[in-house]
Amino acid sequence: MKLMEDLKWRGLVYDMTDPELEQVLDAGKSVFYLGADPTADSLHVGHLLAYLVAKRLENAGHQPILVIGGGTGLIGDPSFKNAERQLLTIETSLHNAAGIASQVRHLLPAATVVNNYDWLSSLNAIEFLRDIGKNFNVAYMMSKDSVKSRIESGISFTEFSYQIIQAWDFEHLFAKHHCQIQIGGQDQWGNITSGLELIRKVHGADAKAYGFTFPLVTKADGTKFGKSESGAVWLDPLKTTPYDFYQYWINTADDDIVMRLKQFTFLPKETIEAFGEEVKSHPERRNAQKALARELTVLVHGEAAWREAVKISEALFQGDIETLTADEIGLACKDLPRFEAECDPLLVDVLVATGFASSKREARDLVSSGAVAVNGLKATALDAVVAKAAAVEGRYSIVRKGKKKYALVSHR
Ligand code: 383
Repeated sequence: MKLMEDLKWRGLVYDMTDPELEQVLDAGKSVFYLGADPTADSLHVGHLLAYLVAKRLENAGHQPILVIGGGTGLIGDPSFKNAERQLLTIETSLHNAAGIASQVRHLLPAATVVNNYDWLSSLNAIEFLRDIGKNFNVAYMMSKDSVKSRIESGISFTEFSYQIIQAWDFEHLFAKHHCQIQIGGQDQWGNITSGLELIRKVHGADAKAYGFTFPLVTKADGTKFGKSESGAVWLDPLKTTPYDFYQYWINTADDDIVMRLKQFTFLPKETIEAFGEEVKSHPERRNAQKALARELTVLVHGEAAWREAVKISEALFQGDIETLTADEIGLACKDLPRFEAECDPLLVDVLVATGFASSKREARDLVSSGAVAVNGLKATALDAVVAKAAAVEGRYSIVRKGKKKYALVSHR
């Protein structure tokens, strides 16, 4: 399948500045760029789609330049933001830029990675106003959605000027690296077209440059994509564990899964369509979700992390968490009721403290009826304790009520 046809089939085309770009994209061989601002020291799954689109262009023969916005991050992009941003310090911007640079290098190892701080930081006020500012009409700048929507509520001159700075990046890359295409999410349309405006002013109306945007990722139930109960889903394993990352994708709704496979994987059309059928006939298998979670966890965290995530998930599902190592239990049981034990607590006390029983009496009834197991072994004695000596690596004991209700006892 040709690149354009594939991008359309995957629902990745939101807008293009020129219909001619279809042929340019299908021909391969162009230089294109994608930028990200270092608002945090890690990318999150919302950014991932953009880098996967870049990878699709790269796979079709185009050459990617990935811009890390160490400079633009100091200004603050008003696009799709309803309030002024807090300014980042130079230290934070450059620190975050380094974190993001290493992540994008991992995602696209063959790409050229540049930091716009390198050229933006030496621009002085007189050059900025005479050489760049003179090319922009204020009415044009004010017509951008990013600015228009903020005129009433307030926008600083700093954020108002952001589009000119991103425009200058495009012109800089066009002139220095023959970069003719900028890609970005639909929120970037205004900034990308400002760049084209500048390129035409500086290099003449015939200069060939294009913009391409992909749609925002949406969810069928209307909630925000990329957020879990504990906040954003990050690519940095220290911010979001590979297990939680895997879980995020596994939990994709049946209504969204086919779209997500199209957008976020390189699986071919036939495979995705077959998963689409399977979701309808056997939704309980969750094979489509498993495939999505596998593709993305392997891409971002590697094969071993994916295997571990699967092992933990299966143990939780089949009810044999007891087979996990203490570290794996720590990951798997993060969201379970937890009991911090001084020594060997009485099982009935644990049942009450974790909310598995509302009273000691109810706890005793549960135990004597055989509904409770400690580390996989049924505990029926009313004076049973959760013994540190029997805990996994002396650290964790798993208390199970019925088939699937777990609590974690963490021994000191
Ligand atoms: C900076 C300098 C450039 C070109 C682009 C930029 C960054 C751009 C921006 N992008 C978003 C970000 O960094 O703010 N001004 O959070 C997001 N992108 C990509 C994609 C997206 C956009 O990084 O739609 C989602 O991920 O374009 O919101 O010369």
